[in-house]
Amino acid sequence: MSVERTFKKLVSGVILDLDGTLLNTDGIVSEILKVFLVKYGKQWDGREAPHIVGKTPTEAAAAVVEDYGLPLSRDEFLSQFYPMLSDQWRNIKALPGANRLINHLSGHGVPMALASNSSKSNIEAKIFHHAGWKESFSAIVGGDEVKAGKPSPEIFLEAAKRLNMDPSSFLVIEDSIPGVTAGKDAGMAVVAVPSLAKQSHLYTSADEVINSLLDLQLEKWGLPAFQDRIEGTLPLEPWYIGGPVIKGFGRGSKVLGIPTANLSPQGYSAILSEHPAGVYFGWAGLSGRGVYKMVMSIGWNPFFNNTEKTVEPWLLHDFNEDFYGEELHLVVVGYIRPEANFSSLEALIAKIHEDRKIAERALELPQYLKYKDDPYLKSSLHQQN
Ligand code: ADP
Ligand code: RBF
Ligand code: MG
Repeated sequence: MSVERTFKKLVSGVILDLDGTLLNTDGIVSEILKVFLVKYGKQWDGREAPHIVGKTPTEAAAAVVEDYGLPLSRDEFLSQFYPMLSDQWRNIKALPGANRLINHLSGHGVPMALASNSSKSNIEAKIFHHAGWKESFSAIVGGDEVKAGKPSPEIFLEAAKRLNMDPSSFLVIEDSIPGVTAGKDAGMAVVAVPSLAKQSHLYTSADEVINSLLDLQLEKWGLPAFQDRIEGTLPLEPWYIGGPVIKGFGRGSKVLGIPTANLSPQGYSAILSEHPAGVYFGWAGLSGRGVYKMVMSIGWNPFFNNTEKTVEPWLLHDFNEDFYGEELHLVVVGYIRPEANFSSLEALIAKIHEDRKIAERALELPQYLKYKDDPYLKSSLHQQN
């Protein structure tokens, strides 16, 4: 019996994919596709998503034309769609954890390359809007610089060559299945960060599948560990979400003994899609009542197998009554853990109570406590009268 098998391969360099791994390109693609399809009398419904993630631009174009039965050739589609898309590149957001990862690795002098099926000029145009990215990569390899894009390993092998390092000394981080295949065929370690919901089980050849870049543990690969978690939490650039409290599935209090105030999905689908499923915490302002600590879950609640992504804050206060319809404003200041599945209800409940303790304690730290005074939390109190 060899124990070595349980050890992960150690690496000294990192090769990153761009679209879907560092950048939320899919979000912009679907926004533009919505507008585009209307011109052809079609309605966007996301059916193309599984066919375009990780594909070359021409493959993706062919998939859209076929999926929606557009009266266009692949090239006609591309020549109309691409200008609309490139016009929006400055609006593509970095995915959560992308800036943290790039700054950390470049700060530690870890050799880094960017390898994407996009053309080199498109890669440069996209990253131009993100301060510090271009300088962090010792090599940038585009799909137009090799004979075949991913799933061929060529892009990754070319990146290794340009860094003058052996392919086996790299960790590849990828969101797509063709990208994972390419990385493995290049002889590299591969961590998958699937960009499509509920697809993790398909990434069988990856060495590890994580929920988001926020969960990456670099020390597993022999790279310098992140040092920015405090008392079990990861500080985030605060983000804001609010609206009237609506009825949820009616099982929070009844089944778990943990009430969660569900927010109306109206108007927050974009912000929700930006944030990985998981447990977060921060402050909650309830119109006319006050400001409270909160710990919340974002996701599909795998234990209950929901089909819609929800935001469900548990306000850490005894109300002794419902507050449906009341205006709830949240400032989310930190991240605790990825969404998980549990083998029993008791295990889920125990974990949520552990999350509560972590959030309760962390919110006393000055860097989180200061957001208790954020005007957004009280902004709807004034509107009351
Ligand atoms: P639902 O499935 O409708 O969200 P829950 O059983 O999860 O039902 O209960 C949530 C409701 O309970 C909230 O919408 C709110 O009106 C009320 N509530 C009472 N106390 C709390 C609390 N501390 N945190 C969140 N919601 C609470
Ligand atoms: N549901 C899960 O299936 N997995 C989780 O990891 C999970 N974590 C949660 C963490 C917190 C802090 C809260 C408040 C809820 C969490 N839930 C999780 C959601 C729980 O399933 C949900 O509140 C119920 O489905 C009630 O709607
Ligand atoms: Mg609820």
